[in-house]
Amino acid sequence: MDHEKIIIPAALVECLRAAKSVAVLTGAGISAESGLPTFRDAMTGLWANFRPEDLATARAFERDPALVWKWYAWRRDMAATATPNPGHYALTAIEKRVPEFTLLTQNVDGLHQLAGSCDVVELHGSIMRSRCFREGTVVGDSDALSGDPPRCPACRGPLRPDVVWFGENLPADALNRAAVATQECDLFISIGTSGMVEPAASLLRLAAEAGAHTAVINVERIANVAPGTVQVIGPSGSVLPALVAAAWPG
Ligand code: BV8
Repeated sequence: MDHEKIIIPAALVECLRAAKSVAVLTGAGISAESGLPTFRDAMTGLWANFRPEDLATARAFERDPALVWKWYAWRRDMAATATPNPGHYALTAIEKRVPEFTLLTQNVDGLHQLAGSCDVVELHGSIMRSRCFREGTVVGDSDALSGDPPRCPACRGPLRPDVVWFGENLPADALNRAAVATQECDLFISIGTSGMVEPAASLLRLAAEAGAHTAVINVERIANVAPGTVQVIGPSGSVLPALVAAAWPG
């Protein structure tokens, strides 16, 4: 969609232009236009019979490490060939324009970093890294190791993706960064997330309760958001460039 045709509410434009501190939370939707399936999409092909919540757990990995590892290898291969889209790049433009910018992502695909975003807070880790299931040590380029799953070079235990599974705590530093940004920002924008997974899903509400202006960018309207939240319905790959163009024309 041509971003010239997107109408951005003036209130959001003014808010962004005047903001001293902006926090953004992204979900799978911002990577959809890079060709990566979201969790709400029907899982295609081999994985049509599984729900992400049934594979993204330590118990599933212990029960069938090969199946879980292959699911992540399939997703890692897709992420490795995906490229950032205009939505990712628009966030790097905002980062350069506002005094204080925090990018919180639920995504594990590494596309924000590839687009040039600095200091991305990975709330749920990254499938581009692996770690020893036993010791937790992060292992570099797991593609260089063979096996389903590959073995830890130190203890020969199985490697797992360096992501946060359901039922696992988020990294303390990421959670803390998210809490500080949510409490201190003037503007909190939730982009491309269904808001189904906690604790990330509560950040928008917490920001509103702390007095921030709040906005949602999504192809569908999100229910039960804080009163006064500006919702812009449209693909983030078009909406975000239009927002940047409206806030900082020329
Ligand atoms: C925790 C990494 C404390 C892995 C992910 C019972 C037992 C245990 C825990 C719980 C429980 N009940 C509830 C919980 C908490 C649980 C939870 O929330 N469960 C849900 C299912 C109810 N959370 C946890 O377990 C978290 N840890 O709470 O620790 C604890 C500890 C022990 C016991 C209790 C509590 C950990 C959660 C992290 C899980 N890991 N990812 C991996 O990727 O495989 S979650 C994963 O799913 C993503 O990271 C993301 O968070 C979520 C998917 O959500 P979205 O990103 O929003 O994607 P989705 O497809 O849903 O939506 C896409 C949106 O984009 C849509 O709205 C669509 O309209 C929009 N869109 C599409 N295209 C576009 C677009 N928008 C704009 N432009 C477009 N072009």
